[in-house]
Amino acid sequence: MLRALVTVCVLFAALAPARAADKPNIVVIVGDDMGYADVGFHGCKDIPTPNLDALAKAGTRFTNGYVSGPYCSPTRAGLLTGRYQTRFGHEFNPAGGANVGLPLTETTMADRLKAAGYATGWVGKWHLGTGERHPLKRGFDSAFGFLGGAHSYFAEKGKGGTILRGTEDAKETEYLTDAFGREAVAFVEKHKAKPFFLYLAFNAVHTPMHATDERLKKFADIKDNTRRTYAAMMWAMDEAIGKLQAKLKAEKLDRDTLIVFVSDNGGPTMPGTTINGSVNAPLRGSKRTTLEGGVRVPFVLSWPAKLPTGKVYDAPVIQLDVLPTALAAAGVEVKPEWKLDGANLIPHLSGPTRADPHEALFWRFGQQMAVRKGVWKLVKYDAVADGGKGTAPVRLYNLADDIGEKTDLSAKEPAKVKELQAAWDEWNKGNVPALWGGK
Ligand SMILES: [Ca+2]
Repeated sequence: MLRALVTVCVLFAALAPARAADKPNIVVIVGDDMGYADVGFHGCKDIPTPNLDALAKAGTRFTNGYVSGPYCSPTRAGLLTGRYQTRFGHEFNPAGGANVGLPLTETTMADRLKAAGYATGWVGKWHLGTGERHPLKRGFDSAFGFLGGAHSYFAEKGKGGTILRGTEDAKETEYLTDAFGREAVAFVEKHKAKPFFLYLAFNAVHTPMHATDERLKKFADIKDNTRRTYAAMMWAMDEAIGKLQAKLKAEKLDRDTLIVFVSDNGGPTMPGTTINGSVNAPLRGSKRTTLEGGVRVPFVLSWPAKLPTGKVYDAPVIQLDVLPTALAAAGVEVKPEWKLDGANLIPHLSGPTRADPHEALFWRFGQQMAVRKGVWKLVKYDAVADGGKGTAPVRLYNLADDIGEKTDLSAKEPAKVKELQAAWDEWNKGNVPALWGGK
């Protein structure tokens, strides 16, 4: 009897990969250094983002959507592995060098989806290392973009040789965000007949502040020069996303493609960050802090064929959830030994699961830390956010009525401080020392 059952199970397992038609395409789009306030679906008035807004309408927008760090490379490491990056020492931006970047011990979303029969492609900014850590070595069949953390948007301003197609100079001449949009559309065209995974990681709207004259003219009424350029760069990214959406629709793939959009960290608004004109209001803090302004970001997920449209989801979620959600959509069973920290969001978004995806969320970034549990947040943040130096003392906020983290309740609620600190300490036992330095 047992043997018969095992045989049946093995047969089903063997049949599973052949059912490729059931697998949705997966597109993960990342924005860079965006302000929490700077999308139409968060009420932004001076920068229209019609295509991002359409994506939110076609799916779910997360009002408590987080990333696992306040810096570019660590959150991209968390996104592609589904694990807190502090589990494997990827706590800070890699400073360069041959052996620095996403540790080779880690398995990426591209590795896992490739094993499930997906065509895999990366377009954009990598920032997870070079050499053995090049995207082509980390599960991607095709690669187009640059390997570092920031890049000129114009060829004449120093782009030669560093925009790669595979490992060769792409000799790119287009404005970089337009080029990434073009390559995303071309990837869909090439792989439309089978399930594909596209990781489209923009460097927009990260510095340098480069925009085309045509788009700058569109925002002539914005007086602040940095904000105007930021608006034009955001518009370019939104246009590129619109072209990708139009291509998916033209190929009748739009309903059965799971699309995620998330910014890699909050807007850089304080001294010591590469300020780009972003706005994080009503959040306090900036990129580089574990305050909400550093880690709560624009975040949407859409899969019209299977998930509700026009949904607003308020329970805390994190970009680590993207990988297990994508794997569930692709029919890949998650194994305990993968030690994923993210949660599959599908049952939470479609019902029947009413519970929150996470009991708590955690952050560690050098001396800074944070833990979010229910409405409560305990945080030790970069004191530059308060005009000071070093790290501020640990503070407690009730985010339900204090989203701007203004009123410290640590003296009033010592038991809550103790509870959250204990939860963070326990979580931190599962982390390792940073593999390289940072601030
Ligand atoms: Ca960033």
